[in-house]
Amino acid sequence: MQHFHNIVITTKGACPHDCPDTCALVTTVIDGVATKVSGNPDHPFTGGVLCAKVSKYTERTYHAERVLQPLKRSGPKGSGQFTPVSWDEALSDIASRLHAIAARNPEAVLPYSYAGTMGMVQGESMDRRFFHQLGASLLDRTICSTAGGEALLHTYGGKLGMRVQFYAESRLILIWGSNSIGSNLHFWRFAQEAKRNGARLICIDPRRSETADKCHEHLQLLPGTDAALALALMHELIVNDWLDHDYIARHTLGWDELRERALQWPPERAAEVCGLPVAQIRQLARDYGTTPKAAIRVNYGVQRTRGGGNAIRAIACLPALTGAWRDRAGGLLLSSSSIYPFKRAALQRPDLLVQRRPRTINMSAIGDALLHAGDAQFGPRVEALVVYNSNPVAVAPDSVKVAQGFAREDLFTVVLEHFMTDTADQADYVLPATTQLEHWDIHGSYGHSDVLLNRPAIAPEGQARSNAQIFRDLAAHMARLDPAFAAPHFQDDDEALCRTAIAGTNVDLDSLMRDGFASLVVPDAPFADGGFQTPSGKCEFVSENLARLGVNALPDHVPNYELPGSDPRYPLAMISPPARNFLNSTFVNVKSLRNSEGRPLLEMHPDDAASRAIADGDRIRVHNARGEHVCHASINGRARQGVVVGLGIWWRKNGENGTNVNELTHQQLTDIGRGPCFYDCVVQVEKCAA
Ligand SMILES: Nc1nc2c(c(=O)[nH]1)N[C@H]1C(S)=C(S)[C@@H](COP(=O)(O)OP(=O)(O)OC[C@H]3O[C@@H](n4cnc5c(=O)[nH]c(N)nc54)[C@H](O)[C@@H]3O)O[C@H]1N2
Ligand SMILES: Nc1nc2c(c(=O)[nH]1)N[C@H]1C(S)=C(S)[C@@H](COP(=O)(O)OP(=O)(O)OC[C@H]3O[C@@H](n4cnc5c(=O)[nH]c(N)nc54)[C@H](O)[C@@H]3O)O[C@H]1N2
Ligand code: SF4
Ligand SMILES: [Mo]
Repeated sequence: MQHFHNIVITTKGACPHDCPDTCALVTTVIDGVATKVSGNPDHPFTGGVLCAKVSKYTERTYHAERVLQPLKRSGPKGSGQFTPVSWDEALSDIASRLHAIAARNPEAVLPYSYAGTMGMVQGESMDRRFFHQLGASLLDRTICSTAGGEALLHTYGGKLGMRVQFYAESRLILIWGSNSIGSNLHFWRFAQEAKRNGARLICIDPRRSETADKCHEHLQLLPGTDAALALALMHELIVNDWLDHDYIARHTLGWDELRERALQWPPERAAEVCGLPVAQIRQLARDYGTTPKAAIRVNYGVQRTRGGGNAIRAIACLPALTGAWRDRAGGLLLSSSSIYPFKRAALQRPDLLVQRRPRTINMSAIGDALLHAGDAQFGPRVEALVVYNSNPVAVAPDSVKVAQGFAREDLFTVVLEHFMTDTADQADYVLPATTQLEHWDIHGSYGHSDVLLNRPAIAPEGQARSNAQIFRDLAAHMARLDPAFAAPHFQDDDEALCRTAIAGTNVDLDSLMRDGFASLVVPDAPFADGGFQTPSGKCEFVSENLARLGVNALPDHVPNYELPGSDPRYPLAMISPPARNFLNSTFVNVKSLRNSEGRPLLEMHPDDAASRAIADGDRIRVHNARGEHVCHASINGRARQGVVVGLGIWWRKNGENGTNVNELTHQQLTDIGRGPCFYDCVVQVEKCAA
């Protein structure tokens, strides 16, 4: 009898998602089929552990609803009627449409992408070369992190901070605006280790998150009041002299001004603004001021309100006041992504713009941008939109306007996707993209300091092509109309692009090829002896650059645009942070994960529910002047009084009335970084009639 042996291969890769952890993956492939994706046990940070979402990556990859061939719209916009077409037909039509629009004005073409994959190759390489050659509008990529990112830039000189593994040695950890168990699992492992060694964990979050449950203390402040809290902490550090005067004198700029500002914020004042007990603020200040190895893990949840940039700046000043930076187990981490030496210009080739300076469109106000008729100040009306690595119809604020914009019959929309998302539904062409199991890429991280290589584990499903290949192939079709697109830099393949990303850097290519990861050489304690990368070389409490931009030079509390109660019709503040089993709007269509999340919910405080005669599970209308979202009430003890929580980000088409929480959010921008204010929003809630 003959024995057939299965051919089993394992391939090393990287998690592509917008998550600070950037895990190292190992994919098991049996006879060409990926059967399992697990954490690489040899990568110390990953430690062989993945989150629930990416453990389900094969379910997503082999999903019956994957888009596996190019589709062309065959019915009215948004009708969901599409006909399969060949790649050749799709690409030559797209090339001629884009060429015709660009011939009138290339700025009428807008690429829209975000972090569906964080890879250097599939996220920001051939696509940029293509649009730079065309002279298309540039995209201000603000939807997630620019408020906090630019705040750090103007305080420390970049996205720099503590090394995550040293949180394990900390004695006190403030987990500030982060549901680490859901969104930063591998940091949480270090926090747990610290806790076992006796450290105190304090969570600062308007929601009683799963993480808050496991901390020693929870300060459940009102959204958008973090700067007030940080200023009150400074007040207490000053009046109790819990300061490192030597560190302040040598390594900071603007101490006298900051001192004067902070002294205006006694805990009583902050307590009023934050909706917290005075004693809790005092105790937090004492803990922070008197515990050596005090560390802050602040996350982007803090910077999604009007004053988000100022809030991050205020928080970022704290470890310079106490000198916590002197120890590697003290300091702060928001993001460490500035340490990566990737060759972005070589990948993206902004030089292809030559003399052209296209306008920049802010992705956080895409609704208004698509509805703009065009004028001298705005520039031309957007006529063509190419979307990849993003699902703006679901994730961008003020969806009523976003959906209206995408529904324009005169807008030519191309979407590169794995699935028929809310955005793909609105397309003229949908092009099938590969997943992380099917393409090459190279990754940095914003939560650790390793570079990861992603090798394809399986052949592309169906006719899927990688983003970089799609733009390469589109360039080849454009070359028939415009010879500039025939240049050799439009022919670099994905592996060559991986090499370009690290060519001439100190990334250890051998370990990257052998292990799938390579560690960067970075100091254990980045600011132990100053060394800030600001213009002054100091931690800038006062920033002249910000003053020049017309922003507060000194951190301040900037109240939300929408304060609960300022409009009596909308007495409740709404936040909409990430759901644990989704990654933004990715994985919403993976059945096992959707089952874990149930259905779109709004968490409410029992008193806010009772006064509206709402019971747990009731069908409710959440509404404000912008729109209405129908979902179900969840009275689970996680919401504080006056604040409701709509965990995101569901697909609109899963919503009972075809909406999600972004039906309620607005397009106004943060103080620093031009970011969205998802958590600066007021609503009213009512029970739906039976
Ligand atoms: N499971 C999962 N993981 C994710 C994501 C996901 O969707 N799901 N998204 C990824 C992305 S894109 C990002 S940017 C990262 C980081 O994403 P973050 O935005 O940092 O997400 P969270 O860790 O959930 O932290 C947000 C926390 O901030 C709280 N919060 C809301 N408003 C305020 C406020 O005004 N002040 C304070 N102090 N807290 C506030 C929320 O209640 C929530 O618990 O997470 C990534 N990881
Ligand atoms: N109300 C509210 N809204 C929010 C937030 C919030 O907290 N509350 N969070 C905001 C934040 S922090 C962020 S970062 C944004 C995230 O917004 P997005 O970056 O748009 O993230 P996703 O919703 O995950 O959509 C990514 C899409 O890219 C696709 N994709 C993945 N890999 C590839 C690939 O290789 N090729 C192609 N062509 N496609 C790929 C996925 O299938 C998915 O549909 O949402 C923001 N919106
Ligand atoms: S989403 Fe985050 S925690 Fe999950 S596998 Fe990816 S990097 Fe790791
Ligand atoms: Mo994000």
